Amino acid sequence: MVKVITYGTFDLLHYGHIKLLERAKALGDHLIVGVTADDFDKKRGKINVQQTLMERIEAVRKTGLADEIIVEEYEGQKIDDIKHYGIDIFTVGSDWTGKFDYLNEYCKVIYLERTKGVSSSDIRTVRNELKIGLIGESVVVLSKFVSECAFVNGIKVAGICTRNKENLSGVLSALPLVTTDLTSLLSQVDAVYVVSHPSMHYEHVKQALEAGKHVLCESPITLNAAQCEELFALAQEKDCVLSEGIKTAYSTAYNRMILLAKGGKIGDIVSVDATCTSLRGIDYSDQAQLEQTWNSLSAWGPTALLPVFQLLGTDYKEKQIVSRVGNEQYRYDEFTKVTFLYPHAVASIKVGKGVKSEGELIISGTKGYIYVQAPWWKTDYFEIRFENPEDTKRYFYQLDGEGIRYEIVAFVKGVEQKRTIPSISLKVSLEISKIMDDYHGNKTVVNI
Ligand code: C2G
Repeated sequence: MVKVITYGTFDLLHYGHIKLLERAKALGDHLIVGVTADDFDKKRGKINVQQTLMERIEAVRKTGLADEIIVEEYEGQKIDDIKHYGIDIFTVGSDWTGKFDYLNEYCKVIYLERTKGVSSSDIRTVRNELKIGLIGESVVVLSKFVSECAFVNGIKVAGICTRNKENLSGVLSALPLVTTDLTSLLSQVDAVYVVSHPSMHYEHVKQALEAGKHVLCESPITLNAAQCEELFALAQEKDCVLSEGIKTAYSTAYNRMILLAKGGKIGDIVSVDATCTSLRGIDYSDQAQLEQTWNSLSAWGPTALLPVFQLLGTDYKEKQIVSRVGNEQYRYDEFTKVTFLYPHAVASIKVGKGVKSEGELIISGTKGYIYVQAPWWKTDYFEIRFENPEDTKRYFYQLDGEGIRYEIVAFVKGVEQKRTIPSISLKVSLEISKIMDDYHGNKTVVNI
Protein backbone atom coordinates (compact mmCIF):
# COMPACT_ATOMS: atom_id res chain seq x y z
CA MET A 1 0.00 0.00 0.00
CA VAL A 2 1.43 3.38 -1.10
CA LYS A 3 0.82 5.96 1.64
CA VAL A 4 0.63 9.64 0.67
CA ILE A 5 0.59 12.67 2.96
CA THR A 6 -0.16 16.32 2.30
CA TYR A 7 -0.71 19.35 4.53
CA GLY A 8 -2.58 22.62 4.39
CA THR A 9 -4.72 25.23 6.11
CA PHE A 10 -7.67 24.54 3.76
CA ASP A 11 -9.40 27.77 4.84
CA LEU A 12 -12.66 28.44 2.95
CA LEU A 13 -12.12 25.20 1.00
CA HIS A 14 -12.14 25.87 -2.75
CA TYR A 15 -11.62 23.97 -5.98
CA GLY A 16 -7.86 24.63 -5.91
CA HIS A 17 -7.63 22.68 -2.66
CA ILE A 18 -9.93 19.92 -3.91
CA LYS A 19 -7.97 19.44 -7.13
CA LEU A 20 -4.81 19.17 -5.04
CA LEU A 21 -6.39 16.53 -2.78
CA GLU A 22 -7.72 14.57 -5.76
CA ARG A 23 -4.27 14.43 -7.39
CA ALA A 24 -2.62 13.63 -4.06
CA LYS A 25 -5.04 10.75 -3.60
CA ALA A 26 -4.25 9.46 -7.09
CA LEU A 27 -0.55 9.20 -6.19
CA GLY A 28 -1.14 6.20 -3.93
CA ASP A 29 -3.65 4.01 -2.06
CA HIS A 30 -3.99 5.83 1.25
CA LEU A 31 -4.07 9.63 1.71
CA ILE A 32 -3.38 11.34 5.02
CA VAL A 33 -4.22 15.05 5.16
CA GLY A 34 -2.59 17.24 7.80
CA VAL A 35 -4.72 20.31 8.62
CA THR A 36 -2.81 23.11 10.29
CA ALA A 37 -3.72 24.16 13.84
CA ASP A 38 -4.64 27.82 14.48
CA ASP A 39 -1.51 28.49 16.55
CA PHE A 40 0.75 26.92 13.95
CA ASP A 41 -0.82 29.05 11.22
CA LYS A 42 -0.39 32.19 13.33
CA LYS A 43 3.24 31.32 14.02
CA ARG A 44 3.95 30.95 10.29
CA GLY A 45 2.29 34.30 9.57
CA LYS A 46 -1.16 33.16 8.42
CA ILE A 47 -3.18 35.45 10.72
CA ASN A 48 -6.25 35.86 8.52
CA VAL A 49 -7.62 32.34 8.67
CA GLN A 50 -11.40 32.73 8.83
CA GLN A 51 -12.48 29.25 9.84
CA THR A 52 -11.73 27.31 13.00
CA LEU A 53 -9.59 24.18 12.87
CA MET A 54 -12.71 22.00 13.33
CA GLU A 55 -14.53 23.75 10.47
CA ARG A 56 -11.51 23.23 8.19
CA ILE A 57 -11.15 19.57 9.19
CA GLU A 58 -14.85 19.00 8.55
CA ALA A 59 -14.59 20.61 5.10
CA VAL A 60 -11.69 18.31 4.17
CA ARG A 61 -13.54 15.28 5.59
CA LYS A 62 -16.62 16.08 3.50
CA THR A 63 -14.59 15.83 0.29
CA GLY A 64 -14.28 12.11 1.02
CA LEU A 65 -10.75 12.23 -0.37
CA ALA A 66 -8.84 11.82 2.90
CA ASP A 67 -8.42 8.36 4.38
CA GLU A 68 -7.08 9.96 7.53
CA ILE A 69 -6.99 13.52 8.83
CA ILE A 70 -4.39 14.69 11.35
CA VAL A 71 -3.57 18.12 12.81
CA GLU A 72 -0.28 19.83 12.02
CA GLU A 73 0.74 21.68 15.19
CA TYR A 74 4.46 22.38 15.16
CA GLU A 75 7.47 23.15 13.00
CA GLY A 76 9.14 19.92 11.93
CA GLN A 77 6.10 17.72 12.53
CA LYS A 78 6.18 16.53 8.91
CA ILE A 79 9.30 14.45 9.58
CA ASP A 80 7.71 12.91 12.69
CA ASP A 81 4.55 12.10 10.70
CA ILE A 82 6.41 10.59 7.74
CA LYS A 83 8.23 8.26 10.11
CA HIS A 84 5.23 7.54 12.34
CA TYR A 85 2.80 6.74 9.50
CA GLY A 86 5.36 5.06 7.20
CA ILE A 87 4.75 7.56 4.40
CA ASP A 88 5.96 6.82 0.88
CA ILE A 89 5.09 10.13 -0.77
CA PHE A 90 4.87 13.70 0.55
CA THR A 91 3.05 16.06 -1.82
CA VAL A 92 2.11 19.72 -1.83
CA GLY A 93 1.27 22.43 -4.39
CA SER A 94 3.93 23.89 -6.67
CA ASP A 95 3.84 27.21 -4.78
CA TRP A 96 6.04 25.31 -2.33
CA THR A 97 8.48 23.94 -4.91
CA GLY A 98 11.90 23.46 -3.31
CA LYS A 99 10.72 24.24 0.22
CA PHE A 100 10.32 20.56 1.17
CA ASP A 101 13.22 18.96 -0.73
CA TYR A 102 14.75 18.11 2.67
CA LEU A 103 11.98 15.53 3.07
CA ASN A 104 13.56 13.49 0.26
CA GLU A 105 15.67 11.95 2.99
CA TYR A 106 12.53 10.29 4.37
CA CYS A 107 10.19 9.78 1.41
CA LYS A 108 9.49 10.77 -2.17
CA VAL A 109 8.60 14.48 -2.56
CA ILE A 110 6.22 15.48 -5.36
CA TYR A 111 5.10 19.08 -6.08
CA LEU A 112 1.74 19.24 -7.86
CA GLU A 113 0.85 22.16 -10.12
CA ARG A 114 -1.01 24.80 -8.15
CA THR A 115 -4.45 25.67 -9.57
CA LYS A 116 -4.37 29.18 -10.96
CA GLY A 117 -6.98 31.85 -10.24
CA VAL A 118 -8.17 30.92 -6.77
CA SER A 119 -6.85 31.33 -3.23
CA SER A 120 -8.28 31.63 0.25
CA SER A 121 -6.82 35.11 0.67
CA ASP A 122 -8.53 36.32 -2.53
CA ILE A 123 -11.81 34.90 -1.27
CA ARG A 124 -11.29 36.58 2.09
CA THR A 125 -10.50 39.92 0.47
CA VAL A 126 -13.47 39.87 -1.89
CA ARG A 127 -15.77 38.68 0.87
CA ASN A 128 -15.20 41.58 3.19
CA GLU A 129 -13.21 44.41 1.70
CA LEU A 130 -13.60 46.81 4.63
CA LYS A 131 -12.77 50.43 3.83
CA ILE A 132 -11.41 52.07 6.98
CA GLY A 133 -10.70 55.74 7.67
CA LEU A 134 -8.22 57.10 10.19
CA ILE A 135 -9.01 59.89 12.65
CA GLY A 136 -6.22 61.51 14.59
CA GLU A 137 -2.94 63.39 14.63
CA SER A 138 -0.26 60.96 15.85
CA VAL A 139 1.81 60.26 12.76
CA VAL A 140 3.75 57.43 14.44
CA VAL A 141 0.70 55.55 15.68
CA LEU A 142 -1.25 56.06 12.45
CA SER A 143 1.68 55.06 10.22
CA LYS A 144 2.15 51.88 12.25
CA PHE A 145 -1.56 51.11 11.89
CA VAL A 146 -1.46 51.55 8.10
CA SER A 147 1.60 49.30 7.85
CA GLU A 148 -0.07 46.63 9.98
CA CYS A 149 -3.21 46.72 7.83
CA ALA A 150 -1.05 45.42 4.98
CA PHE A 151 -0.84 42.07 6.81
CA VAL A 152 -4.62 41.73 7.06
CA ASN A 153 -6.80 40.42 4.24
CA GLY A 154 -9.97 42.34 3.50
CA ILE A 155 -9.20 45.79 4.87
CA LYS A 156 -8.16 48.88 2.97
CA VAL A 157 -7.21 52.27 4.44
CA ALA A 158 -9.27 54.74 2.41
CA GLY A 159 -8.29 58.04 3.99
CA ILE A 160 -7.53 60.15 7.04
CA CYS A 161 -9.19 63.03 8.84
CA THR A 162 -6.59 64.99 10.75
CA ARG A 163 -5.75 68.46 12.05
CA ASN A 164 -2.12 67.62 11.42
CA LYS A 165 -2.24 67.58 7.59
CA GLU A 166 0.99 69.52 7.15
CA ASN A 167 3.02 67.00 9.17
CA LEU A 168 1.85 63.85 7.43
CA SER A 169 4.47 61.84 5.58
CA GLY A 170 5.03 58.47 3.92
CA VAL A 171 2.06 56.11 3.93
CA LEU A 172 -0.26 58.72 5.47
CA SER A 173 0.28 61.46 2.90
CA ALA A 174 -0.15 58.85 0.15
CA LEU A 175 -3.67 57.94 1.30
CA PRO A 176 -6.45 58.47 -1.29
CA LEU A 177 -8.18 61.06 0.92
CA VAL A 178 -6.52 63.48 3.36
CA THR A 179 -9.01 65.86 4.90
CA THR A 180 -9.86 67.92 7.97
CA ASP A 181 -13.56 67.27 7.39
CA LEU A 182 -14.86 64.19 9.22
CA THR A 183 -18.13 64.14 7.29
CA SER A 184 -16.31 63.80 4.00
CA LEU A 185 -14.14 60.98 5.39
CA LEU A 186 -17.16 59.15 6.76
CA SER A 187 -18.84 59.27 3.36
CA GLN A 188 -15.95 57.26 1.89
CA VAL A 189 -15.56 54.46 4.47
CA ASP A 190 -17.31 51.57 6.24
CA ALA A 191 -15.36 51.96 9.48
CA VAL A 192 -12.95 54.24 11.31
CA TYR A 193 -9.92 53.86 13.54
CA VAL A 194 -10.03 56.67 16.13
CA VAL A 195 -6.76 57.70 17.70
CA SER A 196 -7.39 61.42 18.15
CA HIS A 197 -6.83 62.99 21.56
CA PRO A 198 -9.02 61.21 24.17
CA SER A 199 -10.86 64.48 24.82
CA MET A 200 -12.12 64.24 21.21
CA HIS A 201 -13.01 60.56 21.22
CA TYR A 202 -16.62 60.98 22.32
CA GLU A 203 -17.35 63.46 19.54
CA HIS A 204 -15.56 61.44 16.85
CA VAL A 205 -16.94 58.06 17.86
CA LYS A 206 -20.47 59.46 18.16
CA GLN A 207 -20.34 61.09 14.72
CA ALA A 208 -19.04 57.88 13.15
CA LEU A 209 -21.68 55.71 14.81
CA GLU A 210 -24.43 58.18 13.89
CA ALA A 211 -23.25 57.76 10.30
CA GLY A 212 -23.56 53.98 10.67
CA LYS A 213 -19.82 53.32 10.65
CA HIS A 214 -18.03 50.64 12.67
CA VAL A 215 -15.46 51.99 15.12
CA LEU A 216 -12.14 50.76 16.46
CA CYS A 217 -11.20 53.37 19.05
CA GLU A 218 -7.82 53.55 20.77
CA SER A 219 -8.59 53.20 24.47
CA PRO A 220 -9.85 55.07 26.45
CA ILE A 221 -12.99 55.30 24.37
CA THR A 222 -14.12 58.27 26.45
CA LEU A 223 -13.05 60.15 29.55
CA ASN A 224 -16.57 59.98 30.91
CA ALA A 225 -18.35 56.81 32.05
CA ALA A 226 -21.85 57.95 31.07
CA GLN A 227 -20.70 58.89 27.59
CA CYS A 228 -19.07 55.47 27.24
CA GLU A 229 -22.34 53.75 28.06
CA GLU A 230 -24.13 56.05 25.63
CA LEU A 231 -21.72 55.18 22.79
CA PHE A 232 -22.06 51.42 23.30
CA ALA A 233 -25.83 51.81 23.34
CA LEU A 234 -25.66 53.88 20.15
CA ALA A 235 -23.47 51.21 18.49
CA GLN A 236 -26.08 48.59 19.39
CA GLU A 237 -28.89 50.78 18.05
CA LYS A 238 -27.02 51.38 14.80
CA ASP A 239 -26.03 47.70 14.52
CA CYS A 240 -22.41 48.81 14.40
CA VAL A 241 -19.31 47.38 16.04
CA LEU A 242 -17.60 49.56 18.66
CA SER A 243 -14.27 47.98 19.62
CA GLU A 244 -11.83 49.18 22.27
CA GLY A 245 -8.29 49.35 20.90
CA ILE A 246 -5.75 47.94 23.35
CA LYS A 247 -3.27 45.95 21.25
CA THR A 248 -2.09 43.91 24.26
CA ALA A 249 -5.53 42.29 24.46
CA TYR A 250 -4.88 40.63 21.08
CA SER A 251 -1.43 39.24 21.83
CA THR A 252 -1.29 35.45 22.09
CA ALA A 253 1.25 35.44 24.93
CA TYR A 254 -0.86 37.87 26.97
CA ASN A 255 -4.05 35.88 26.40
CA ARG A 256 -2.43 32.53 27.24
CA MET A 257 -0.98 34.10 30.39
CA ILE A 258 -4.44 35.28 31.45
CA LEU A 259 -5.92 31.83 30.79
CA LEU A 260 -3.19 30.09 32.82
CA ALA A 261 -3.64 32.53 35.70
CA LYS A 262 -7.42 32.11 35.63
CA GLY A 263 -7.01 28.35 35.37
CA GLY A 264 -5.40 28.21 38.82
CA LYS A 265 -1.80 27.62 37.74
CA ILE A 266 -0.55 29.94 40.51
CA GLY A 267 -3.36 29.22 42.96
CA ASP A 268 -5.62 32.03 44.13
CA ILE A 269 -4.60 35.36 42.65
CA VAL A 270 -3.87 37.72 45.53
CA SER A 271 -2.19 40.63 43.78
CA VAL A 272 -1.89 42.02 40.25
CA ASP A 273 0.74 44.72 39.73
CA ALA A 274 1.23 46.33 36.33
CA THR A 275 3.66 49.11 35.43
CA CYS A 276 3.87 50.99 32.13
CA THR A 277 6.15 54.01 31.69
CA SER A 278 7.67 55.79 28.72
CA LEU A 279 9.65 58.90 29.56
CA ARG A 280 8.53 61.74 27.27
CA GLY A 281 9.50 65.37 27.91
CA ILE A 282 6.72 67.94 27.69
CA ASP A 283 6.91 71.71 27.47
CA TYR A 284 4.20 73.06 29.78
CA SER A 285 4.45 76.46 28.16
CA ASP A 286 3.49 74.98 24.77
CA GLN A 287 -0.33 75.15 24.76
CA ALA A 288 -0.63 73.35 21.41
CA GLN A 289 1.56 70.48 22.57
CA LEU A 290 -0.34 70.17 25.84
CA GLU A 291 -3.63 70.14 23.97
CA GLN A 292 -2.77 67.14 21.81
CA THR A 293 -0.46 65.13 24.07
CA TRP A 294 -2.08 62.18 25.81
CA ASN A 295 -1.59 62.37 29.59
CA SER A 296 -0.04 59.36 31.34
CA LEU A 297 -3.25 57.79 32.58
CA SER A 298 -4.89 58.05 29.15
CA ALA A 299 -1.82 56.80 27.31
CA TRP A 300 -0.99 53.85 29.58
CA GLY A 301 -3.93 53.40 31.96
CA PRO A 302 -6.12 51.19 29.75
CA THR A 303 -3.24 48.78 29.04
CA ALA A 304 -2.19 48.58 32.69
CA LEU A 305 -5.80 48.17 33.85
CA LEU A 306 -6.48 45.30 31.45
CA PRO A 307 -4.89 42.45 33.46
CA VAL A 308 -6.31 43.88 36.70
CA PHE A 309 -9.89 43.90 35.44
CA GLN A 310 -9.57 40.71 33.41
CA LEU A 311 -8.15 38.73 36.35
CA LEU A 312 -9.86 40.29 39.36
CA GLY A 313 -12.98 41.76 37.75
CA THR A 314 -14.41 45.24 38.08
CA ASP A 315 -16.27 44.83 41.40
CA TYR A 316 -13.51 46.19 43.62
CA LYS A 317 -14.51 47.57 47.05
CA GLU A 318 -12.26 50.64 47.05
CA LYS A 319 -9.75 52.40 44.89
CA GLN A 320 -7.23 55.17 45.36
CA ILE A 321 -5.83 57.34 42.59
CA VAL A 322 -2.55 59.09 43.39
CA SER A 323 -1.21 61.43 40.74
CA ARG A 324 1.67 63.80 40.15
CA VAL A 325 -0.06 66.37 37.94
CA GLY A 326 2.18 68.59 35.84
CA ASN A 327 -0.59 70.76 34.39
CA GLU A 328 -3.95 71.17 36.11
CA GLN A 329 -5.83 72.80 33.22
CA TYR A 330 -5.26 69.81 30.94
CA ARG A 331 -5.10 67.36 33.85
CA TYR A 332 -1.74 66.24 32.45
CA ASP A 333 -0.37 63.70 34.94
CA GLU A 334 3.32 62.81 34.81
CA PHE A 335 2.71 59.77 36.99
CA THR A 336 -0.33 58.02 38.40
CA LYS A 337 -0.65 55.05 40.70
CA VAL A 338 -4.05 53.46 41.15
CA THR A 339 -4.59 50.82 43.81
CA PHE A 340 -7.67 48.61 44.07
CA LEU A 341 -8.96 46.71 47.09
CA TYR A 342 -10.96 43.58 46.30
CA PRO A 343 -12.66 41.26 48.82
CA HIS A 344 -9.70 38.81 48.71
CA ALA A 345 -7.10 40.57 46.59
CA VAL A 346 -5.34 43.83 45.83
CA ALA A 347 -4.09 45.37 42.61
CA SER A 348 -2.01 48.31 41.51
CA ILE A 349 -1.11 50.04 38.31
CA LYS A 350 1.71 52.55 37.93
CA VAL A 351 1.77 54.59 34.73
CA GLY A 352 3.92 57.53 33.69
CA LYS A 353 5.25 59.58 30.84
CA GLY A 354 7.15 61.81 33.25
CA VAL A 355 8.56 59.04 35.44
CA LYS A 356 10.64 55.97 34.58
CA SER A 357 10.08 52.59 36.26
CA GLU A 358 10.34 48.87 35.45
CA GLY A 359 7.60 48.00 32.94
CA GLU A 360 6.77 44.61 34.36
CA LEU A 361 3.61 42.70 35.18
CA ILE A 362 3.56 40.50 38.27
CA ILE A 363 0.60 38.30 39.17
CA SER A 364 1.02 36.91 42.68
CA GLY A 365 -0.73 33.70 43.74
CA THR A 366 -0.96 31.30 46.63
CA LYS A 367 1.03 28.62 44.74
CA GLY A 368 3.38 30.75 42.66
CA TYR A 369 3.50 33.87 40.50
CA ILE A 370 3.55 34.96 36.89
CA TYR A 371 6.34 37.28 35.85
CA VAL A 372 6.17 39.18 32.57
CA GLN A 373 9.27 41.21 31.89
CA ALA A 374 9.33 44.71 30.45
CA PRO A 375 7.80 45.71 28.10
CA TRP A 376 5.14 43.28 29.30
CA TRP A 377 2.42 44.98 27.18
CA LYS A 378 4.00 43.71 23.96
CA THR A 379 5.64 40.57 25.21
CA ASP A 380 6.02 37.22 23.49
CA TYR A 381 7.39 35.57 26.65
CA PHE A 382 6.42 35.02 30.29
CA GLU A 383 7.38 32.77 33.18
CA ILE A 384 5.40 31.00 35.86
CA ARG A 385 7.64 30.81 38.94
CA PHE A 386 7.33 28.83 42.14
CA GLU A 387 9.25 28.57 45.41
CA ASN A 388 11.71 26.21 43.78
CA PRO A 389 13.36 27.98 40.79
CA GLU A 390 13.78 24.59 39.12
CA ASP A 391 9.99 24.42 38.75
CA THR A 392 9.87 27.61 36.64
CA LYS A 393 7.74 27.19 33.52
CA ARG A 394 8.65 29.28 30.47
CA TYR A 395 6.21 30.25 27.70
CA PHE A 396 6.92 31.80 24.34
CA TYR A 397 4.31 32.85 21.77
CA GLN A 398 5.47 34.74 18.71
CA LEU A 399 4.14 38.29 18.49
CA ASP A 400 4.51 40.14 15.21
CA GLY A 401 3.97 43.90 14.97
CA GLU A 402 3.33 44.39 18.70
CA GLY A 403 -0.07 42.77 18.28
CA ILE A 404 -1.67 45.54 16.20
CA ARG A 405 -2.33 43.25 13.21
CA TYR A 406 -4.16 40.76 15.45
CA GLU A 407 -6.28 43.63 16.79
CA ILE A 408 -7.15 44.57 13.20
CA VAL A 409 -7.94 40.94 12.26
CA ALA A 410 -10.28 40.73 15.28
CA PHE A 411 -11.97 44.00 14.29
CA VAL A 412 -12.48 42.89 10.66
CA LYS A 413 -13.90 39.55 11.85
CA GLY A 414 -16.11 41.40 14.32
CA VAL A 415 -17.52 43.60 11.59
CA GLU A 416 -18.13 40.58 9.39
CA GLN A 417 -19.89 38.73 12.18
CA LYS A 418 -21.55 41.99 13.32
CA ARG A 419 -20.31 41.61 16.86
CA THR A 420 -17.44 42.96 18.93
CA ILE A 421 -14.90 40.20 19.41
CA PRO A 422 -14.93 39.76 23.20
CA SER A 423 -11.19 40.34 23.71
CA ILE A 424 -12.22 43.28 25.89
CA SER A 425 -15.58 42.92 27.58
CA LEU A 426 -18.07 45.78 27.80
CA LYS A 427 -17.67 45.78 31.60
CA VAL A 428 -13.93 46.34 31.25
CA SER A 429 -14.46 49.12 28.69
CA LEU A 430 -16.94 50.87 30.95
CA GLU A 431 -14.67 50.53 33.98
CA ILE A 432 -11.70 51.96 32.10
CA SER A 433 -13.79 55.00 31.23
CA LYS A 434 -14.88 55.29 34.86
CA ILE A 435 -11.28 55.44 36.04
CA MET A 436 -10.60 58.17 33.45
CA ASP A 437 -13.75 59.96 34.58
CA ASP A 438 -12.66 59.89 38.25
CA TYR A 439 -9.20 61.15 37.36
CA HIS A 440 -10.21 63.86 34.90
CA GLY A 441 -13.03 64.91 37.19
CA ASN A 442 -10.47 65.08 39.99
CA LYS A 443 -12.73 62.87 42.08
CA THR A 444 -10.96 61.04 44.93
CA VAL A 445 -7.55 61.87 43.43
CA VAL A 446 -4.68 62.33 45.88
CA ASN A 447 -2.06 64.69 44.48
CA ILE A 448 1.64 64.24 45.21
N1 C2G B 1 -3.40 24.87 -3.46
C1 C2G B 1 -3.50 24.65 -4.84
N2 C2G B 1 -4.11 25.59 -5.62
C2 C2G B 1 -4.62 26.72 -5.06
C3 C2G B 1 -4.53 26.93 -3.66
C4 C2G B 1 -3.90 25.98 -2.87
O1 C2G B 1 -3.02 23.63 -5.36
N3 C2G B 1 -5.22 27.64 -5.85
C5 C2G B 1 -2.73 23.85 -2.66
C6 C2G B 1 -1.53 24.40 -1.89
O2 C2G B 1 -0.37 24.41 -2.69
C7 C2G B 1 -1.43 23.40 -0.75
C8 C2G B 1 -2.88 23.03 -0.49
O3 C2G B 1 -3.62 23.39 -1.65
O4 C2G B 1 -0.72 22.25 -1.20
C9 C2G B 1 -3.46 23.75 0.69
O5 C2G B 1 -3.26 25.14 0.49
P1 C2G B 1 -3.43 26.16 1.74
O6 C2G B 1 -4.64 25.81 2.47
O7 C2G B 1 -3.20 27.54 1.23
O8 C2G B 1 -2.27 25.82 2.72
P2 C2G B 1 -0.71 26.07 2.62
O9 C2G B 1 -0.29 27.01 3.66
O10 C2G B 1 -0.31 26.37 1.22
O11 C2G B 1 -0.32 24.59 3.02
O12 C2G B 1 3.39 23.06 5.19
C10 C2G B 1 2.79 23.01 3.92
C11 C2G B 1 1.69 23.99 3.96
O13 C2G B 1 0.91 23.66 5.07
C12 C2G B 1 0.87 23.97 2.69
